[in-house]
Amino acid sequence: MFSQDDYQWMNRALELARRGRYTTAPNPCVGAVLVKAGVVVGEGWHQRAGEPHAEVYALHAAGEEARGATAYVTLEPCSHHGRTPPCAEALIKAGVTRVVAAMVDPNPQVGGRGLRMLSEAGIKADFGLLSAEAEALNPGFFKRMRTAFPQVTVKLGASLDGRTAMASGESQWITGPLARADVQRLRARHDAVLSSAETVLTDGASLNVRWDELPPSVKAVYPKEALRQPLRVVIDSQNRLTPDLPLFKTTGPVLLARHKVDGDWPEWVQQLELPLLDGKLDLVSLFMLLAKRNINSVLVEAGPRLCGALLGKGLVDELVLYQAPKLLGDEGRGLFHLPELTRLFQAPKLNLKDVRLVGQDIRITAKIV
Ligand code: AOF
Ligand code: ZN
Repeated sequence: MFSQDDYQWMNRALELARRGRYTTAPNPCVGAVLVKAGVVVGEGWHQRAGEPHAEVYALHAAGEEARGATAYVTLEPCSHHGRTPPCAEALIKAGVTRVVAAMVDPNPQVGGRGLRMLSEAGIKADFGLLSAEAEALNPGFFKRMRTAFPQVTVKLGASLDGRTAMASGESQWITGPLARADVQRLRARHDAVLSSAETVLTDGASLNVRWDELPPSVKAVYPKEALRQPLRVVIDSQNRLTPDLPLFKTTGPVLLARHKVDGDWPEWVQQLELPLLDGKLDLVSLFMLLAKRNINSVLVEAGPRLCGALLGKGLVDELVLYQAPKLLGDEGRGLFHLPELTRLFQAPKLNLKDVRLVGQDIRITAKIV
């Protein structure tokens, strides 16, 4: 059904979409290419929520040349009046004769209506070209649209023998500087970073993105002026955090998840009251509320207790583990506290997606099955 040219142009649209990776949240990144008689007449990508969609930039660039062109888009053109008017309508008005979408938009406000509007207007509308690549562009947005939960990635640093700290708790620094820069990249790619009061108190963690510390490849596509800080969410069930901690001396919004709100905080520190479940803050409610606040993706940077609790509740999608070429011995601390795990058949299983060297450390990316 799709020609070699179709593949080529959709690959170009995917490439354009990736340029929005650090800036479009809570919107998905989307790329669009308009092609007429084998020549590109317009290109565009979505840059920021509230600003025009990819198709609008491409149509603007093409002007009158859009008439009779084929549009390649990495996501179904929208059909709804959101912050911007529907792209399906704009494509119809411009006289495009064929639209190829990599996938249907799982946003319930769209969900196939964009493609139907196009067909009804006599435009040939195809979808499903390079859909796996398009899916991989926006895992958080798609998960939130389909499940009303954010995509959750747990990041961990450990020794080669899988220890995250000495028995004393000493853990700075196990991994090397390039792995730490890569963690900055991960933070920049997520809408929220989740941690616990324990980690914030003992590590003095600031959990923000420091542009200067990003890897050069990220800086090249993400200018300092465009830097956005992820929402720092800290589980503080016993109200142990105080405004004098390093976390509150760094820029970026904070959300304190507590059982009872209290204290005087600056306006960029919000508090969220959560119910208790077996004496612990209810993490399922937390994630549902984060999704309601348009958080697509959460990066967890925490100790074995919070990581274990999240894993045990089936709330984790992915794991990014950095392993340094060091041995900390069997008295060192493990990565996940899983007291209910007693038999091998119960062990959580993972699918490895990627394994590579980052400096002298190994980076393992794995999906929880
Ligand atoms: C498109 N092209 O480039 C993007 C789309 O609030 P709005 O108006 O920006 O609408 C956001 C929704 O539009 C978003 O949730 C998603 O369903 C779709 N994104 N659609 O046709 C684009 N970024
Ligand atoms: Zn649109």
